[in-house]
Amino acid sequence: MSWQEKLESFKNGVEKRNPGEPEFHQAVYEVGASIFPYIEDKPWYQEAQIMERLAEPDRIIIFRVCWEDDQGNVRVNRGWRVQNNNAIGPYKGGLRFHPSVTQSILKFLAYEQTFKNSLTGLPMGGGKGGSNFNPKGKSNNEVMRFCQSFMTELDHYIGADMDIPAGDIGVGAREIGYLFGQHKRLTKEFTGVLTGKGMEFGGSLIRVEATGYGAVYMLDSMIKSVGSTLEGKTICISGSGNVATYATEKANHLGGKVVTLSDSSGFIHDPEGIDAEKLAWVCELKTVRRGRISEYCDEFPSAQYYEGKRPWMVACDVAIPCATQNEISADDAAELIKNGCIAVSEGANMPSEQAAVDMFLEQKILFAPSKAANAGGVAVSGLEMSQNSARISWKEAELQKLLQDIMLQIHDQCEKYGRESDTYVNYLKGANIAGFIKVADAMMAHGII
Ligand code: NDP
Ligand code: 2IT
Repeated sequence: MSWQEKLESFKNGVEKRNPGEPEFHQAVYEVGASIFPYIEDKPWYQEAQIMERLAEPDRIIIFRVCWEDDQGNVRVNRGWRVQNNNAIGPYKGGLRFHPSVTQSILKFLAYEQTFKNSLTGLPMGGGKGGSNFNPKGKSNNEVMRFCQSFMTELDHYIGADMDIPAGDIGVGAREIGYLFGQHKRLTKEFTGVLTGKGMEFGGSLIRVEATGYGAVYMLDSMIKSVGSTLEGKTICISGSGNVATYATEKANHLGGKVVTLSDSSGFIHDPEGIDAEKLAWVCELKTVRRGRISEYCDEFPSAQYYEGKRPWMVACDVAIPCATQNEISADDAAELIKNGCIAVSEGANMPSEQAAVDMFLEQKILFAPSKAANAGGVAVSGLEMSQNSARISWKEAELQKLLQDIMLQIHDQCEKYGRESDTYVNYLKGANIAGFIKVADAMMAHGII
C-alpha cells in the first residue's frame, strides 16, 4: 500500500470509530497527512501502530455538573476531561467553558495538545477538558458554584504529577481561582495542580501574556526568515480575549498596526490602529465589565462595527486568528490571499478549516499552525509547574527570555523538518513531524501499552 492509501484507510478507521466528531477527524487527518509520508521508510512506527494509538485517547472522563443559579433553580451541565497521551509527561492542557463545547472539540484539542506540548521541549503530555457551561451573563457567585461542582468531580482524576488543567476559552483567572480553591478544600493540599493561578497563590509571571506574545514571536521569526519585519505591517486579529489582547500588545510593540478585534457577535475595524490606550480599554471591557466588542465604537469613533461578520474581509498583511476553531473558511482564506496577506499565525487552536490550510500551503503563505504558534501559553504553564515544584518564583526577565527561547526553538524545529526548498518552509509539516518524533519514541520505549 502507498502512504496515501494507508492514510486513507487510517482516516476511514478513525471516522468509523468516532462517528459524529468532525473536529476530531479534522485534527487527526491534518497530522496524518504530514506523518504518513514521514514514516513511510520507518516501519518500526508503523508496526507499533503509533498513529492509531495516538488517535485513541488514554481515557475520557465524562461527568454531570449540577449547580444552583441565583434564582434557586437547579442547573445541569456536562463536564469532560480527555486524557490523550502521557508518554512524555503528565497530562497537561486547558479547560474550556463554552456552550459550543462537545466531546469532539475536546478530543481534537487534547490530540493537538499532545504534539504542541512535545514541541515546547518540556515534559508534558496532552489533555483537555471543559464543559458546555456558558459563563456569559452569569454572576460571580454562579460561576463560583459551577466551578466548585465541576472540580468536585474532576478532582478524582487530576494531580500535580498526573494531570494539570489550566485555562482556555471562558476559563481565566477568576475560574482558575475558584477551581483551585475547591481542589485545596477537597484534598487539604496545596500543590501546583492547576496553572494560570493568581500570583498570590503560586502563579507565574507572564503566563497571562504568554500565548499572545508567543504567537507574535513565531510570526516575527517567520517574517524575518524571508528578510522582512513586522514594522509597518497591517494586522487583522480575531477574538478579544486573553490571546487576542496580548497578541495585539506584542504586535504593536514590534511596530505592527492592529486594525481589528472581534467576539462571537461581530468584529470592529479601527483603521487608525488599536494602540495601547485603546487596548487597555478593551481589556477592562472584557475582563472586568464582561461587555461586547461592539461597545468599542461608542468609545472610539474611528472604528466601525460589523455585526455577525469575521475580520478576514479587511485588507491586511498579516492575520492572527485568536478566537476559536474553524473561524477561517476557504472563502476567508481566498479573501486574505487576494488582499495580499503574506503570513498567518494561529493564536487560536485549529482556527483554519482544512480547505483554508490547503490554500495557504498552496500559495506558500507563511503559515504557523496553532500547535507551534500558540505553544507559548502551555510552555509558560510548564514553567509555572517547575516553579511550583521547586517552590520558587522566577523573575519576569528570566521568564521572558525562556519564552522567547522556546518559541525560537519551535520555529527552528519547524524549519528543520518542514523545509521543502531553499526559499520555502512548510511549518505545518515541520511542526507535526517535530512534535510526533518525541512522543512516538517515548511510546516505543514504553512498549505496547
Ligand atoms: P477567551 O475566553 O479569553 O477569549 C475567547 C475569544 O474568542 C472571545 O473574544 C470570544 O468571544 C471569542 N470566541 C469564542 N468562541 C467563539 C466562537 N464560537 N465564535 C467567535 N468567537 C468566539 O479565550 P482565549 O483567548 O484564552 O482563547 C482563544 C483561543 O486561543 C482558543 O482557540 C484557545 O483554545 C486558544 N488558546 C488559548 C490559550 C491560553 O493560554 N488561553 C493557549 C493556547 C491556545 P465571546 O466573548 O463573544 O465568546
Ligand atoms: O490550548 C492551550 O495550549 C491552552 N489552552 C493552554 C494549556 C495550558 O495548560 O496552559
